[in-house]
Amino acid sequence: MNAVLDLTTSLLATVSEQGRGVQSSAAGQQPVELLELYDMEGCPFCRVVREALTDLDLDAMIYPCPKGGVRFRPLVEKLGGTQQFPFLMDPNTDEALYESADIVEYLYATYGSKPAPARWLTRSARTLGSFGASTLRIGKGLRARDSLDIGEPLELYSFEASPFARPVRELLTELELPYILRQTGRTQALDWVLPPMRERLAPDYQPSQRNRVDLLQRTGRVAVPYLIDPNTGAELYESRRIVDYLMDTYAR
Ligand SMILES: N[C@@H](CCC(=O)N[C@@H](CS)C(=O)NCC(=O)O)C(=O)O
Repeated sequence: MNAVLDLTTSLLATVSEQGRGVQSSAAGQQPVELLELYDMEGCPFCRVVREALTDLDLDAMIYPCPKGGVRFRPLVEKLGGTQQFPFLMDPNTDEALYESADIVEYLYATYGSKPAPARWLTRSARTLGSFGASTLRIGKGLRARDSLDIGEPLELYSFEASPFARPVRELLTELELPYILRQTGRTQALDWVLPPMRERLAPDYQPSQRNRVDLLQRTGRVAVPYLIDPNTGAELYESRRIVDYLMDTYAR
């Protein structure tokens, strides 16, 4: 897919989600240990769980389980009994759950500052837009490709609806590369301004969301996505550069 078409379908996929997965508005208690989500980027049911993670400002360890994948799929079958996705493991409570709607309700009940918004509770309406988003991305983030084994998990600063972060997460899924998802959901007006414009209009921008604060301290700027690879020491902004880096480093 060429770059313009890729960004266009990614933007349309964001629109199809009707505003979910952009803001962190229901953050409550943070878990001590990272939640573990076994998922596929292109799966509509997995998407609604990741949208809830952004709304709740929860980081998570993502174990990609694309179709034909061999790294984590067998583990899910061993842990839960079947290969169905999403599958959530919460090491803080020892809860293990299938079913996206049950997972979303569990997350709000356990870690939310308020109940799930009403529009989240209509199960079928919630997944309808998500099916649209998956359709627009035409099979991306669903099937495994041959990749090199990885040592340490990667770290990705991202929020679910970011049209720039989506192609990176799709490739991480296809390459079966586990990563710590660092939420960077929007919590204030200036978070909505695109980074190059914000750097000119508001050079003193001070984010309030914890991972945005962390990014600013670490790199001197805030943009999404941002990838850290502890295996090589690489740290990168810019989705196209990250995609090229992942292909060069891990695709076989
Ligand atoms: N009702 C379930 C449906 C989950 C589901 O059907 N997930 C598909 C992926 S989109 C799946 O696990 N397919 C089996 C597979 O990929 O092996 C939910 O909401 O979580």
